[in-house]
Amino acid sequence: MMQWDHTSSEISTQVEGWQDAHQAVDAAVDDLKYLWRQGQYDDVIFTGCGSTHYLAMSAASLFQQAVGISCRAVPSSEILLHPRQVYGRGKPLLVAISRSGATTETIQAAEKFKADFQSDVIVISCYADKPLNAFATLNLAAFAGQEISIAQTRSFSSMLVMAEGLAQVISNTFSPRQFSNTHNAQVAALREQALKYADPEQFQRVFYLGSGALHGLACEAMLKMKEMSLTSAEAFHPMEFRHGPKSMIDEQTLIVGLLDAHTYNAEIAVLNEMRALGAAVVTLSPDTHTDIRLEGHQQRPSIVHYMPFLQWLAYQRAVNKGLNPDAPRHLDQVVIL
Ligand code: F1P
Repeated sequence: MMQWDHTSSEISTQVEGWQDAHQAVDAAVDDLKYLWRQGQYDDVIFTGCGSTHYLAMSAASLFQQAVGISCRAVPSSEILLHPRQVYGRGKPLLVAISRSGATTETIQAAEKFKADFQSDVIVISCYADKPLNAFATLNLAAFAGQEISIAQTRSFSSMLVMAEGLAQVISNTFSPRQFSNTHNAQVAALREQALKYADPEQFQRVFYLGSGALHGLACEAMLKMKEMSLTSAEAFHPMEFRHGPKSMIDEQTLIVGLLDAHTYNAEIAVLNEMRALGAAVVTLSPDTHTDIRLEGHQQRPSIVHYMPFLQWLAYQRAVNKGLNPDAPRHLDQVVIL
């Protein structure tokens, strides 16, 4: 057995996590709607640390787009260090996201939020019995997302499905349509496709471009690349890349474009320009014209379909560098202060 077995099996088996997360949201529809109705919130703050902060960014975009209420995402530490720069005037709802439910900053942020507002907290986690859960008005637990590895993969995807489902429930657009088992084959096929871009000799640095809710996923992909493969990586909004970052492009630069179907033309124009400057470019979207076509999205729409390729890319590059993706340097599963 290879020493880096856990991450690979967690990425491979994530569809089970998506299905379980979808089911958990489905089971909580009435409770969520009741909470939302009685809460009369003026805005929503999404928070987490590391991967779950990036997940909070995507979740805030999805929620604001679906529900129309003002949302923002901040790292948990900002609620502790700069609360007046985070809170608005009205009554907020806090959505605290944490795989472990045990990260000190997120627990303290939830505790502070409750003390400041006596308002509600929704916790999205992979557990229901951890210290963070005690501050929840409502817990959404993605149990099948739990994992042994340090870097979040299956857990991130599962909690993303929950955050997406939460926005859909509150905006009355939640469909009970489940993810199908056929997505497993697509996740496996994306591993092969990622291999083509995972040569550490060919590429020295990686940029991830994504707009709207995909920006948080671009940031998470950047973090995966750093954690697992110790590679310099950055994330930008696609149109921002023209405003300076493109100076970094050379023949050893890989740019990964997470393209949104609605903003496709504006974004592909940026990527074509960067290709002409010498970068290698790989694009992902449900569109047939992209390099990596996210087939699963046609069958059961969700931005979670972007994740497996991004996770495999970091994993395969780590393996190619002789690193163990299960155990990123200097990192623990949870930061306890
Ligand atoms: C958040 C987190 C992870 C990171 C590392 C340390 O944990 O920052 O994103 O990869 O493992 O913890 P959590 O609050 O989501 O459990």
